[in-house]
Amino acid sequence: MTHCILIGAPVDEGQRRPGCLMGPAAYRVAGLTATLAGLGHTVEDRGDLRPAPGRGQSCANPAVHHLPEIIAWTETLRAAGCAAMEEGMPIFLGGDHALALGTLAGVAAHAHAAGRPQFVLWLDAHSDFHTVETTQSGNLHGTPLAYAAGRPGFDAFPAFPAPIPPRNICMFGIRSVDAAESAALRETEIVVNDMRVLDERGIVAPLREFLDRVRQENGLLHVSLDVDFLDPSIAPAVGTTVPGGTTFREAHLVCELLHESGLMTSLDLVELNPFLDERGRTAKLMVDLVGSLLGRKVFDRPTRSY
Ligand code: 6HN
Ligand code: MN
Ligand code: MN
Ligand code: MN
Repeated sequence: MTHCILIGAPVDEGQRRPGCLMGPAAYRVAGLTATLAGLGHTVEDRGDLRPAPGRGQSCANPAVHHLPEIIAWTETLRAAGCAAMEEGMPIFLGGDHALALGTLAGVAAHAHAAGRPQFVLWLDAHSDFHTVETTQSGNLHGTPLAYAAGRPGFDAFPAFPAPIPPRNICMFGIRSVDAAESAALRETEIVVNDMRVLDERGIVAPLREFLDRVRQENGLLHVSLDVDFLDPSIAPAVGTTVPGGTTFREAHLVCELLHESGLMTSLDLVELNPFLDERGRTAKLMVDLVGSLLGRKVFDRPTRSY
């Protein structure tokens, strides 16, 4: 039984298509609390956070927009995330992916204080490895992993607490990487399981390799689930659709394996834009996946190795 702490993060300023701010409400309407409670978990919904007012910070890259607002969200989410880690499993209801600047900072601060290594599983079509200096779109939802890995270029932000070793970061579902991200990723030990890898090897073996490492090192595991990890044919409610994403079954399998591992300690649900949805189907699918992440099984067969 897990104590699930729902934290609404209606961040909309990390990209340019309004609507992600409705995400937390959509998850609630789609039955997230009932789904978790039905699996025997306790659920504490802390409502939606509001960021402190922005303070007018600026940067050299003219493309960047809403920098003060995203810095304010980062500070607010860092504090809320670190505190929630003491009490249960925070589930952050986005909001666009810029919220992960704050959630990663919060869980990393907690892990550092607890003396345990932090690991990150990034389920996304995109690598989100731009710095404030390299982003061409200026959309800060494309930057959280660079911040968490301690890349330079985040001078306007609070220093990231205990940067996450790149070898502790693993990506799945990747199929859209900008040139500057690609060049930077090649210099790191981040494990990039792009769709090519999943096509060739399947999703199970590379996921088990990563989870084995988390277990061996007694790590804490933050999972960041971007709606565009999923193929747009099953999850249309996202502003950054990329064809060729994971299928319904692949996504559920990832979630089931994660549950069986018992390793996940925090979760982001990001980039849902309910304004782009079709009768709530994407919100409902995301809630379904959270159900699998927290233990729902079609048939309760004896657990294999995970
Ligand atoms: N996401 N690389 C593109 C950009 O604008 O920097 C896309 C970013 C997508 C962000 O997946 O949360
Ligand atoms: Mn993303
Ligand atoms: Mn803490
Ligand atoms: Mn994405």
